[in-house]
Amino acid sequence: MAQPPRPIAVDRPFPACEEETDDIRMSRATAPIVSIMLPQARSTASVIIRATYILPNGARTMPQKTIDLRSDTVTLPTSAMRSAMARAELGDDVYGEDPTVNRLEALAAERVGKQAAMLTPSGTMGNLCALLAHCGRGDEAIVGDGSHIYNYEGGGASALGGIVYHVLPNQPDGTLALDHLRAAVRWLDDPHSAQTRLICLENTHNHCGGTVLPPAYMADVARLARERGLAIHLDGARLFNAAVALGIDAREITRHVDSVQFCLSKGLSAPVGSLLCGDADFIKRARRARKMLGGGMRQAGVIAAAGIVALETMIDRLAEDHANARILAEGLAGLPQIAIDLERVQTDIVIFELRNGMDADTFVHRLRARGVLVGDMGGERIRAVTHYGIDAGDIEQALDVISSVLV
Ligand code: TLP
Repeated sequence: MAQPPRPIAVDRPFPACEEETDDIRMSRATAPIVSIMLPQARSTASVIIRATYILPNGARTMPQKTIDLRSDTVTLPTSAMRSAMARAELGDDVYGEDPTVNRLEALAAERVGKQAAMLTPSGTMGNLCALLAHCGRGDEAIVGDGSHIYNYEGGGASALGGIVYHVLPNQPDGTLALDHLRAAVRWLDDPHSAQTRLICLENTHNHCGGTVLPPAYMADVARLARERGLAIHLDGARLFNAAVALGIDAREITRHVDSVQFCLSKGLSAPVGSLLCGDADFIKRARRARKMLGGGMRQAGVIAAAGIVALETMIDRLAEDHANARILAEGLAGLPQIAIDLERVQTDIVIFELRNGMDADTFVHRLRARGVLVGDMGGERIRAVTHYGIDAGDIEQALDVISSVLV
């Protein structure tokens, strides 16, 4: 039986809190963590070590890097973000006095062409604040059956806001069909019905495989919404992936919606945070909702500082993630045990299905044992997401591991 590799030497220890280069950051993400006893402090402290292993055949090797493709949420802040966080000028943001938060909110509003913006701890809270600001109790919000708002946000708008979800089927490309939308909107003067107030779109569309909703489609929905007196909220958790994929300014997308939420903590690599953007009155209402939800964050400039670096330096590089997702998708398409729709791979998300009778759970566990992490979407469906910290070599390695577990 094969012997597990045994650690024999420690190259160089890194104290856990000093400023990091990207090299150290990657090592920290993948190297073993050990606890040591500090002689004077009489307590333990974690340090990261780089161990060399001897394989059973006598060869020496470094531990393999874990290739984590579960989500772009696993990205770690860059060293530029960490130093900006350490230097950030701070104040109490609930009083509106954190200069770094104020700078981030102004920058975010400008990037999406809206009057105002508000920092939230998560995309989920950003979307919830938007729904609470657009709708009252008993009002109706139209959502896709594959949308994040409907599936993965704990039913918050309904549980906390008394808002009724009117669910329409997402088309495979992530859109809501215009004729479905037209038929779904209720007439405001009918006392029988909840009043339709809001249409929620998602761009890129996560569950549909990171698909991009084209601006022309968004314009059609905006026209329909205007005719029927409705607002549109865009869950743009990956808005900048859509803009980069289309090769356009994000404002070309967001000009068709009343409000937009985008995440700093996904492909843009910041550790925490999302921005909700809209007109000044809307953001005023959203601030009330955020406070009610416990999302007023005091010296949140430490988070905002990383967000500013994200918006200023991390958008264009999303193209690399898209290119790596394409390499992955094309490699998978060459494996007979896998079904994948290459047309749906437009950004950083790759969704595929197993066609060899293996269930997703078994596949995910086999890959994990070989150092590759992917997401189980139920049944035979798998999701892999590329991001900062994953390069083309990692994708080639992941493909080798995937083909080895399928045989
Ligand atoms: N998506 C996460 C999971 O929750 C599924 C992921 O790994 O993709 N809108 C969209 C479209 C999202 O994909 C997500 C997160 C959110 C909103 C929520 O953002 P957070 O996690 O910051 O609350």
